[in-house]
Amino acid sequence: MATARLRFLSEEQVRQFKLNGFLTVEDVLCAEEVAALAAHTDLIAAGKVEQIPETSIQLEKVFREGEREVADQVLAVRKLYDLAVYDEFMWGHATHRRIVDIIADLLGSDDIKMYGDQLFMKAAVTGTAQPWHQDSASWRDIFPMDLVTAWTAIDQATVENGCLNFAPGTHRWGMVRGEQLSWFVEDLGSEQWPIVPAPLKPGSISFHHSLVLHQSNANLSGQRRRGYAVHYMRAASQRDMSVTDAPKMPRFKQVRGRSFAGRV
Ligand SMILES: O=C(O)CCC(=O)C(=O)O
Repeated sequence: MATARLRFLSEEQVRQFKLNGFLTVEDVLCAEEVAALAAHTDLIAAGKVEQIPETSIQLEKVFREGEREVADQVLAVRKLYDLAVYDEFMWGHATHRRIVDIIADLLGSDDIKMYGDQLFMKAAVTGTAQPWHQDSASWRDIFPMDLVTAWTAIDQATVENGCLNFAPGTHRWGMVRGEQLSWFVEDLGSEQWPIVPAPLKPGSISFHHSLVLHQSNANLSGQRRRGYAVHYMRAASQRDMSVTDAPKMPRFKQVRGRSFAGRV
């Protein structure tokens, strides 16, 4: 069988992704691109970008419930989402040629749609943890379950400020359901199932499979850790309409290539 021509990655990088379920790529964005992304992110978090609805801005629980107050709303935000749906600048990032070339290499397809996006702000001191999970546990109406996330570091992501941690190879276990997740999490950190942190410089990106187990710790440091996650899928993916409790998403936007009647 002929292998697809790779656009950006080496065959070894694709092999590593297939083996581990994640891959980090250094310096995908240049310093100017990161600075522009960082500035725009803060404008959105401050509620100053008109086209982004208020519903796309979620505060950390302590601020939402009035337990803590902060003068600058930007530092109270936990997560922003659907940004590339509404905002041209963020859509420009989601469709960035280098990023989409890497996604095409990892999906083995040039027909790509965006499932959604989330910008994790992880403020200094108050930024909360993200527990172990598989993304497809939420996106359970999309088949095949092999979506790929590009997580771009806007700030330096370190072990101290809550970089992503992965359990390599766990995407090959398929969907871990209900109580199975807690059994499995008990074994993480062992020699057989190590936990691998993915610290990143600003502008570097980690790519992960939607079935690989991953998490991030709370940010107890004085440095914030913003990361922009864009989730991509094959345009030929199926949407199982009998699954009624999956997130209600805006229309999936075409990132590259063809769309297919009756598919996502
Ligand atoms: O940025 C984080 O802390 C969590 C990100 C995550 O879970 C994801 O991108 O799937």
